Amino acid sequence: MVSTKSASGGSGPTVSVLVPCHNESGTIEDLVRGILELEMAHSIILVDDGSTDNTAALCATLARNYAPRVQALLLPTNQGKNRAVRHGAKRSDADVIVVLDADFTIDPCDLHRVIQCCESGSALFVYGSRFILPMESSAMSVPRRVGNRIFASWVSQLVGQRITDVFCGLKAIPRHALVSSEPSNCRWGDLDLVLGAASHGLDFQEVPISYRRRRAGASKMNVLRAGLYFLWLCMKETGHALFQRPPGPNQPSRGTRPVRVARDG
Ligand SMILES: Nc1nc2c(ncn2[C@@H]2O[C@H](COP(=O)(O)OP(=O)(O)OP(=O)(O)O)[C@@H](O)[C@H]2O)c(=O)[nH]1
Ligand SMILES: [Mg+2]
Repeated sequence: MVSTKSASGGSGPTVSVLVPCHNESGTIEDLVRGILELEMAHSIILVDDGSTDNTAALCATLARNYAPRVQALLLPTNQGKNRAVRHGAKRSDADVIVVLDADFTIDPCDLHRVIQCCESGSALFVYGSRFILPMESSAMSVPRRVGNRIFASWVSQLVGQRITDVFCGLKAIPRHALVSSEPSNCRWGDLDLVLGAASHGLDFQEVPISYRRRRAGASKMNVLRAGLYFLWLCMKETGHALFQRPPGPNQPSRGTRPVRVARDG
């Protein structure tokens, strides 16, 4: 079990930073060092599942060198980011799980701001949005920007809170909400986190982050396949919302309310 002190060192929630990584040998070391350099106490759980480069060996070395703050969970077979996050969350006893992609497209400084937001309340779902600050050119193709916008407005309707970026690789959720919500078979899990947060009645808080292109390694995402799966999940959820599920006290109502945006530090 690994957890952390609050960022301020006080009695705030404990936080585990969970990094799902698959074939990320080009970035994992710099990312972990970047997180460790933040001026806050925290733990990091690296979850590798069957990388074919030396990511697993690097994770094991990082865990050895930076124990107990860094822990490596090395799973034998590849099951996707969604399962990796769930396995990692079960390893943690922290109050809040922050999921951060290993590809270093997000600056660890943005992680700092997300953790600070988590300390302002216990029933929060805090997530990065790449679409508020200017984005590095070539960080995201035009079709992906368009797809992201469409899914963001659709999911906003589903959860009853305005969300501008569903698929950002930086999200923070109370651990109990993560481990008690049933994952879909999606390899990615971003929608699962958002819908799980809404079904637990969490308040959404958006943190504008800067997003940069990958400097090493390759995307694991087959955009067409993933896009179709996201489409299917959204259609299924819309069907439930329309025909089966009257909104209960913990369920999102239809229509959207504005989300809180953390403007700075
Ligand atoms: N453990 C594990 N991690 C994964 C798996 N697939 C992706 N990841 C990690 O999840 C994060 C996001 O994956 P990416 O391939 O960057 O996908 P993306 O950021 O959604 O899409 P891009 O914008 O194309 O990079 C990275 O840290 C990956 O290493 C997997 O099967 N297992
Ligand atoms: Mg990525």
